[in-house]
Amino acid sequence: MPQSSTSTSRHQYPLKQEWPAELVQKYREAGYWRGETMTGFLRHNASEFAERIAIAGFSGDQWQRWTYAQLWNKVETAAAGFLALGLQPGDRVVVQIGNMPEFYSTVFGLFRAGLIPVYALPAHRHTEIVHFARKAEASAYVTMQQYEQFDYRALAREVQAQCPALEHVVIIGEAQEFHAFHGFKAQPGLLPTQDADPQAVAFLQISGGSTGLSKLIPRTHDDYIYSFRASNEICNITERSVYMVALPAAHNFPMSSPGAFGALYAGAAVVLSPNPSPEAAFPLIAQEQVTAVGLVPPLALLWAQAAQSSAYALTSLQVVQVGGAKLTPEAARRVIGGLQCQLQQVFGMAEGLVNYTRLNDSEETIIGTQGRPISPGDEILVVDDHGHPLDSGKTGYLLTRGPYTLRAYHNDDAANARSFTEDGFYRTGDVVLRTAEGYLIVQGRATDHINRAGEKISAEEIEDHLLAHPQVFDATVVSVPDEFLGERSCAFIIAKAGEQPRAIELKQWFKTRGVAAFKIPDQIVFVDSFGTTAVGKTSRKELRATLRQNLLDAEKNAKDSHRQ
Ligand code: OOB
Repeated sequence: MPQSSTSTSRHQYPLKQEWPAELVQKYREAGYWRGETMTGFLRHNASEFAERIAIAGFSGDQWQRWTYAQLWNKVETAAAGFLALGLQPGDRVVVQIGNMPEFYSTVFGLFRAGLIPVYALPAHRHTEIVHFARKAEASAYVTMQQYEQFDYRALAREVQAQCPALEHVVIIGEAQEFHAFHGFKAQPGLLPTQDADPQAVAFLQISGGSTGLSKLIPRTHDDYIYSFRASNEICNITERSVYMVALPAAHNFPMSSPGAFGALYAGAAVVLSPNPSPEAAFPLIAQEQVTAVGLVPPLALLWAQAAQSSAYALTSLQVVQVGGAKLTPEAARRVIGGLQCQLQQVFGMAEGLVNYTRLNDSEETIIGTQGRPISPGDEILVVDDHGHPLDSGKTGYLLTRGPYTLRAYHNDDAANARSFTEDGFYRTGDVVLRTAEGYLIVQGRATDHINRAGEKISAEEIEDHLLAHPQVFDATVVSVPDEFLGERSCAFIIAKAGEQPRAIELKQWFKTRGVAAFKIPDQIVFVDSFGTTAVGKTSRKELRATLRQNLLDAEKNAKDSHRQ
């Protein structure tokens, strides 16, 4: 379904998502959509909770604590600064900022100015940033001087060279030839007098991307606010909560499930850990008395282990949420035992639908399921290969639609034709079993991506990079179960005749291609052919399945013969 436009600014504006009129009415009548905006709720909280801490985190090497009133001031200054550059309402702005307080003054500043953030992760490099900028037709890019030892100004130069439409670059820190975020001046006269249309798209989130590069996910004020307001209730986030962002702030999980946005909506404090390691996070948990945090399974296990010998008391922690990838029952028990607090499983997606185990669920449910949907308005279908709905207790493909699940990707007809049914259900690509009580147990997925510690990697995208290497004849990338990461990536490579590429060179190749480091194959296997069993396979999907199985069989044989 295409987005419609109702106004005449230089881009289609406002961007809309097309829910049919009867669903719009239903979602409003049910009280899911209340006509709130991102700017509206923060302005309200800035007067309601003016002196309370909104955000604490490192800006450079300085620990900062901003009250709600201070945050709002910084938001208004940022908004004026963006508009003073000449940006116009509806313009898209790529935001690549790490876990620092300025992430929030930037994105709320953009909302306040009527601009549309496009969220990139700090790990992304020029290939991804250029893709987001082009796909979103962005006219500005906000990033940092440096983060985790990487120079983002150098990245900005590469990106701007390839993407001249990206007129403005704003830097947090020392700006050199770019605009300095900290040089923005308050100019109340520049700010819009009206808040956005609550049904308009507030920002573009990025998809995990199962085929090729990430797609852009339009989320509206009404739909997104509903998802974190309802999450607050389920996760018991109140003005007394202290929520830690340990995963990248731009990811949907720590943003809205209930995430930093949920916490800010509730009047709670948000604490930013610069990275998710126990060394960085534990002292901050003790210092700021953090009550809730969201982690991916490998990190939750690492934290559970590190907590045993940590000098820091983690007693303030009430709830540890784990999601982004499957948490097995055994791992769930280890997390509860190690962190001595309540576990909540979270099965969500940037496209919308989020499932939680409830805090008062039985231990069996918390350990053994990935929860149930946020909303009575979430429609869930589990279907077979032919698209026929299955009864509970049967395993099938998960389809969903509801008051906070997208109806179309941004500017991507091909993906939209694949990803939605005629009546607007989103094909999640996940394979699940639904219990009689409506809880979902994730069993696997239908699409070929690698879920590497919660980071989603498209096999096809990695194969494309490998095929571009001058010594590579053919490449197939598969996911392989991994004890620590959940899944790792393995690339099978057929070299061109007479060529002998080395694994290290191929890994290096990804750096020169400018892609996020988490996409570099963990394992590279050189083969002469994709094997006789693979001959006649009609699709890449079947080929990947065969190669994965061959590798697992070979690993098993090696282990068995080692034991004998
Ligand atoms: C979250 O969002 P994305 O967009 O990075 O990834 C979504 C996909 C899901 O379709 C599923 O394949 C997988 O990640 N996933 C899980 C899971 N949570 C996500 N698979 C098994 N068990 C889980 N608990 O990952 C995300 C967004 C919001 C909240 C939490 C996670």
